[in-house]
Amino acid sequence: MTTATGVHILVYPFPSSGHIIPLLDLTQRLLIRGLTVTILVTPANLPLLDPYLSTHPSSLKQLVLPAPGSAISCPPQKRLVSIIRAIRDLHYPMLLQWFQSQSSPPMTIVSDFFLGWTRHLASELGVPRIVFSPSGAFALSVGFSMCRDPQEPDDPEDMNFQVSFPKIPNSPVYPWWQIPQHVRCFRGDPDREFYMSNILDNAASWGFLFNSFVELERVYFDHLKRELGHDRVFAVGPVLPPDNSNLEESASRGGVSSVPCHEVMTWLDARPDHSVVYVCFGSRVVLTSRQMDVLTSALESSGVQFLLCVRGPDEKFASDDHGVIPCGYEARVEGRGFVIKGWAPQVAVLRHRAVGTFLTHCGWNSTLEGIAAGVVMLTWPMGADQYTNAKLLVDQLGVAIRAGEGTQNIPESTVLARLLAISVEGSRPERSRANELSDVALSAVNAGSSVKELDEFVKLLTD
Ligand code: AWU
Repeated sequence: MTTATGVHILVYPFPSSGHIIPLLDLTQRLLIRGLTVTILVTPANLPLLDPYLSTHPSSLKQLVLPAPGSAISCPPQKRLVSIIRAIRDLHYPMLLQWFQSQSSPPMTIVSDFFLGWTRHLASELGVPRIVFSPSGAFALSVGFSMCRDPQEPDDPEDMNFQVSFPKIPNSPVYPWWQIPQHVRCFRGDPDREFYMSNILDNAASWGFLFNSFVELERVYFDHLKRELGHDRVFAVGPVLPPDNSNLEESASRGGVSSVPCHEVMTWLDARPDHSVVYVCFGSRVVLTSRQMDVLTSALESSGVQFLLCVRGPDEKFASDDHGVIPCGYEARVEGRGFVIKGWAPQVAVLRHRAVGTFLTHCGWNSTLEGIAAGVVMLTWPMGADQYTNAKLLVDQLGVAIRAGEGTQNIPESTVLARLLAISVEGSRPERSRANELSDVALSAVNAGSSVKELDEFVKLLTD
């Protein structure tokens, strides 16, 4: 057990699985480097701290602040900004008071990129604020650019208006419908100033910690450093449970598996190497009826072995269209398909030798986990930064095959079935590239570039 160095920092995740999971993994790495950490969570996320509190009883402390009311009354495109604003209004005064009540308060705030307002809190307290980005440098470059040089069609309903970013390497271009909903709606909307100020507060903060690795996004890290005017940008990922972590640890990462992990592993153990397609769309996506019908039909007719994880409808937003597993489906695919309704032990599944393909929405954590596992990915981005992540995987890295795009490009089930079948072929060019990139990712976090960058970051904090 490393003794704490006395350097005390506040770690403040945005209370959503895809944001809190990687920041907890990063916190583990900060703790083993001797830092003392207070981590701020809302009550619902407190159980996620258990594994870390038990292994770092003296250097990890928890600060539990209430969660704001739900954004149920907001239209979907305004929910994110409504939550960000509610968290700020509730937590800012509480945090200020907490800091002032501490005999040895944190000397630094590390907070999620959706908490840009913490830059003002940090400034009021006279401490630096570091941005934690659970998304990659490519996606953040696009996000910054959207705020600094906003583009919009004359008619906001013109979904095929092309948005281009010539200053960003590889000059990505997007149809208007791929721009995140919460950004599209802001043209002329009062929420726009708030969302943009959050992004610009990140740009004005002391530095960045990215869940990414230099070898994956070098051109984008270089681009960001030029745009920010400094090089306090540290690529420290992929932050994952160590390769040698016990199954229990990776199986409970982010939540309890809806099916006992040993049952999932036993099912996979009975299948040949790289023969199984794992399908999961992250912690937030709920498939529409059409998407679910196409997906289940393609999996059934493709003939592949598959492990399908789908989320049930979010009772808060039950009114939204959501697809369900067809009646009798599980019986029909018995022996070839395994369906998990709820939460899968994703990292443990991806690490299993039987899994050869990952059909993913390209959330950044899933993207990194697929890269680290060396599997072929089929991309079906649904929103947020996922279209950018899919461009990186398919067009730049060549480790993935485009399958679908949101609800705008839902593939024919026969086309998806064929993609599923070819994706598990051993000779796929994407597979050899995926294996090479996996080696690079794992060496980055095993004494490579990401370890050096995190050591450099900690040295700057503790000098
Ligand atoms: P992931 O980033 O893959 O997806 P979301 O949950 O959608 O998170 C941002 O987080 C992304 O860049 C955004 O695009 C947005 C969001 N998991 C699991 O273990 N079991 C499950 O059944 C489902 C998920 C884990 C998975 C991953 C995380 C999901 C940063 O997508 O292993 O670590 O939950 O994050």
